[in-house]
Amino acid sequence: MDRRNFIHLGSAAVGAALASAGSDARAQAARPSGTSTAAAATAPTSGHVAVVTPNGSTLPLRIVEGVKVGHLVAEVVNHEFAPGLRAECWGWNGSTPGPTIECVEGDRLRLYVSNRLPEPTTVHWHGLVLPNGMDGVAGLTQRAIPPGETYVYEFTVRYPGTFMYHPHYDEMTQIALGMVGMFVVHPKQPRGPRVAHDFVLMAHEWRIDVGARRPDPTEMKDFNVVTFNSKVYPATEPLVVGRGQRVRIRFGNLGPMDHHPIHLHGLSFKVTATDGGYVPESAQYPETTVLVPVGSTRVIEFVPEESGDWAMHCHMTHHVMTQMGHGLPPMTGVDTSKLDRRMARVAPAYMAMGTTGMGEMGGMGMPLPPNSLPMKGGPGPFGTIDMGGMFTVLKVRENARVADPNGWYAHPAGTVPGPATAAQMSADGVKAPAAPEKRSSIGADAHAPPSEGAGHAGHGPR
Ligand SMILES: [Cu+2]
Repeated sequence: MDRRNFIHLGSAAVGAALASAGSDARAQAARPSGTSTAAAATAPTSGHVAVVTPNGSTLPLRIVEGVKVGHLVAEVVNHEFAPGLRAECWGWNGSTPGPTIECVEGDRLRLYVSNRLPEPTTVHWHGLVLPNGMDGVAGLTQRAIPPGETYVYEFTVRYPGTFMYHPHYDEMTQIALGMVGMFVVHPKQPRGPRVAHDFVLMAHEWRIDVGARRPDPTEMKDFNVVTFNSKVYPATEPLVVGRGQRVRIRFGNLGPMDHHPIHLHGLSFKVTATDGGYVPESAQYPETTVLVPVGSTRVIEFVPEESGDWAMHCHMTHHVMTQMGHGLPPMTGVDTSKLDRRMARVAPAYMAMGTTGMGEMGGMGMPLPPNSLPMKGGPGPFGTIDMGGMFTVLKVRENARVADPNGWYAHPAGTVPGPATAAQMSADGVKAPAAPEKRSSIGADAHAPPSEGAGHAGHGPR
C-alpha cells in the first residue's frame, strides 16, 4: 500500500464512521470497525484508491482461504433523509443504500445474505457475468430466501467495472423501500490515468407523503423525495477533491421510474464506463451533463481546474425539490392580499406563498408539519441555497486532505458578482430598465384585462 492509498483509505473510513450517525444503534456499533477491514481487504491488492461512498459505507470483506467473504443482512432501516424527515425503509446492514461492495477482478466472493424482512427476498448482482444460478432472480434461478433464513452466493468476479445489486423478488416494493447498492470491481492491472478520488453515488426516488411512516412503493409517477445515496440536500455529504487531480464518480440509478441528467458545474468530463464495460477512449466524448437511466451505471472522469464550491445536481428541476413543493397551485403573479385578509380570520398565521416565484420559500423558516421537509435546500455562504433533493456540492480545494468538508470556498477578491455602480453602467452604455410593475396593479380588479404594456417592463425605461 502506498502512502496515497493509505490516506484515501483513512478518509473512506472516516466518511463511513460519520455516515453511521443517524442509523440504528446496532448498525452504528458494527460499522466503523468493519469499514477499515473492508478497505484493508480490497483496495491495496490492485493499487487503486478505495472507493468512497458519501453518506454510506463499504461492505467488510474477510479473506478466508483466499475467498473474500461478506455478509448482507436484509432488514428494516429507520432512515433519516435529512434532519426533519425519517421513514421506515428497507436496506441491508442498517443502511440504504446497502454498503458498497468493493473487490478486484478475479476475486472469488462468498456473499451471505440473511433475510430479516417480513417477506422473502433475493440479491441480484446487476451487470456481473456469473453462473446463471447465482443471478438472484426468484422463481427463475433460485428459491427466494424466506424470512429468517441465510443463503450463500459464491462466484468469481470475472470483469472489472461499476455494477449494482438489488433484490429480484417483489422488486416494486423492495427497491422502492430502499434496497439498492453499488458493486465496484477494480481492474487487476490499472487501466487509464490514475485517479486521486473515486466516489459512488446511487440515485433514487421515493414517494413519502407528509407525515407518513413509510415510503409508498405503489407510486408510479409523482416522487417527492429524490436522493443521492438516499440523502436529500443539505444532508448529502460534499465531495471534497483536489484541484488538478483526476476524479472518478460512479453514478448508479435503481430508482423505480426516472432517469436523471446529472449536471456538474465548472468543468467538462468524459463518460469512461457503463455497467456494460469500459468506453474505449476513442469513443469518449466531452459532456457537462450525463443521463443516468434507470437500471444503469455511468462512470465519469475529470480533472477540475478551478477551485470552488461547484453544484452537482439532477437537471430535472423537480428533482431538486422535496415534499412541500409538490401539488401546489400556480401562484406566480397572483395578488393574494384579499385572500390573506380573509384567511387571517380563521387562520391567523396564513400567508399565501409563491406569488413572486418560489425562490424565497426555502429561507422563510415557516413551521413545517411533523416529519416533513421543506421544498428547498439550506443555508449557503450567500444566503439560502434553493435546491434540495438530488443536489450536492463538489468542493474543489488546493489541498483536499486538509480541507474542511463543511467549509465554504473563500472567493478571491473580484470574482463574485455584486451590484453594478451607476458610473460603471454609464461608462459601458448600459441603461437600467424600469422597475417591475407592482403586483397590486395586476390583481386589484380581477375582472380587468391586463394592460397592453404589461410584460414589456424589461425593455428599458419608457
Ligand atoms: Cu432527476
